[in-house]
Amino acid sequence: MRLLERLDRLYALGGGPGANRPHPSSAEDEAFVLAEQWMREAGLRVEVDGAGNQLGHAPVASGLWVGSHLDSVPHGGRFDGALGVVAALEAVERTGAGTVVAFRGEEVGCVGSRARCSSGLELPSVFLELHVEQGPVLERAGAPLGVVTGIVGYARGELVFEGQAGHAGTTPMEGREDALAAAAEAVLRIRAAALGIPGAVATVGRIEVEPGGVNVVPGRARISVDARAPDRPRLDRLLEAIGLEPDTATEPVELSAAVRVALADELRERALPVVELASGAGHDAGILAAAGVASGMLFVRSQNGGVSHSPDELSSDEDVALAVEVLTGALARIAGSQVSGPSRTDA
Ligand code: HGY
Ligand code: MN
Ligand code: MN
Repeated sequence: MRLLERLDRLYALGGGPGANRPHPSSAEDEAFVLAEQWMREAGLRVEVDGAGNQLGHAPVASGLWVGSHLDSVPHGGRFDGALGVVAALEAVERTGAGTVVAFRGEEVGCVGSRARCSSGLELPSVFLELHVEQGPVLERAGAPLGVVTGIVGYARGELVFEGQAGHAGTTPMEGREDALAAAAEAVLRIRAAALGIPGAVATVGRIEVEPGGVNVVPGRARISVDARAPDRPRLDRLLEAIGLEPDTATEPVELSAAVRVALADELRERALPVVELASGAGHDAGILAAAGVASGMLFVRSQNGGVSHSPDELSSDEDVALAVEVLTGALARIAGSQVSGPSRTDA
């Protein structure tokens, strides 16, 4: 299947293991070169905006965008982001309507979709995104596809711990100001805070220690924090417990009820189970929804227990083929019945 071949070509960029198209990088740029080539092969008019997002417009201008992001986390999965773009190419080519959109920098705060939404440039009336679930819900439910109800709110930032660098051998334990030990206590406190708030999660994914000598008491430690919760009150409680002033906080969003209905109808027409689920991962669809675009997401089942942000991320060829069919059907259905209006009111 052409789509799978295209996924493989994107996956091979950046040298492996896994997907390595971080934003910004030459590998991400190479992915956009490939996407542009495929957009032109599909007869789409290519637009590149100031943030480097790429749009392929079908002859029938419809205000309907379909797509996702082309960047990845380091050693990421084959499907995260890329699947949404190559599937959008299939759906728009098959329907002859709509716009394929490939966003930049989703993994580093949705920088591309945020830039587009604040640029004053045209936005769609409807945005559809196919994405791998990145969780175990569909696999446990035995369902190949799912309709996303909403997207979690999240915030990211850093905590810095100042200590006193010193000689590992001659600095007594009493009175040491070990910055890494303080950071380690904070990591466990952050974990406990998330465990104490239903539905909340918090992750310290990166730690930097200075000066970094094996025989030097750490003088400074810096940890990243990624905190998420299903609603804003719980997100604020979590941030307060962590003591984090976030660099960016993204509101939880409800996705468009009208788009959810269109996706569910497509599933019913194929006698497929209709599983509705919230997304614990952030997505460009959340940024478009927050900007008032009627946005919807279709998830395809993740196998391997839903592992993602890993080379072990897996969806079956059959589920992917079904996802493209449903995405195409929903695009045609919405184009025919032009859903519009901000997602907030129709949630
Ligand atoms: O981190 C996330 O939720 C997404 O994969 N960018
Ligand atoms: Mn991701
Ligand atoms: Mn993604």
